Amino acid sequence: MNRMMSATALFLITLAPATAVEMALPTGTEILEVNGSITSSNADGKAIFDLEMLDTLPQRVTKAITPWYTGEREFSGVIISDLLEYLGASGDNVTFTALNDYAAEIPMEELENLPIILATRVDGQELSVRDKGPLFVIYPFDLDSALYNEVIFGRSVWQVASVTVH
Ligand SMILES: Nc1nc2c(c(=O)[nH]1)N[C@H]1C(S)=C(S)[C@@H](COP(=O)(O)O)O[C@H]1N2
Ligand SMILES: [Mo]
Repeated sequence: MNRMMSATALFLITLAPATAVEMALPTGTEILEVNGSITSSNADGKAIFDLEMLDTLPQRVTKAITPWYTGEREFSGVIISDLLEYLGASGDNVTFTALNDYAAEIPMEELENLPIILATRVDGQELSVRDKGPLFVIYPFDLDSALYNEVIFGRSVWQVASVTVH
């Protein structure tokens, strides 16, 4: 490596991880606010998202029977661990708060180990507020049937409006 290249490499190495990503602002309806221990933001230390912004992050389709809908459905949405990584989140727990102020905490370790999604759609249709939208925490019930238990159901927050990393 010549001197020029190593200088460039050093520049990138020192700059990349230290600099917080300056996110664009939503152009559509704001559906999610992420706050707490994050390094990327677009609104005074918080990260606000519209649907289009969430759609650009890594997605998963979870095809499963759940207690909330009849029969097997395809839930699709952003993988929460990827969303948190994108925001430079750090902490032990993440609290999901709903429009009706119901809240549940999910351990960071669980979010890192399981592809839990914030579902934006069911069978390709956007989730309306009357249909437990706009965002619904959906565990990968298709990967492990042991997830069908009351603790996990309690963490399955629907009508999610905000997420706090702590
Ligand atoms: N927004 C919201 N999500 C929620 C709840 C709630 O009251 N509000 N209850 C939780 C609990 S404790 C459980 S067990 C399940 C219950 O879902 P059900 O009322 O449809 O059986 O949803 C979870 N998600
Ligand atoms: Mo519950």
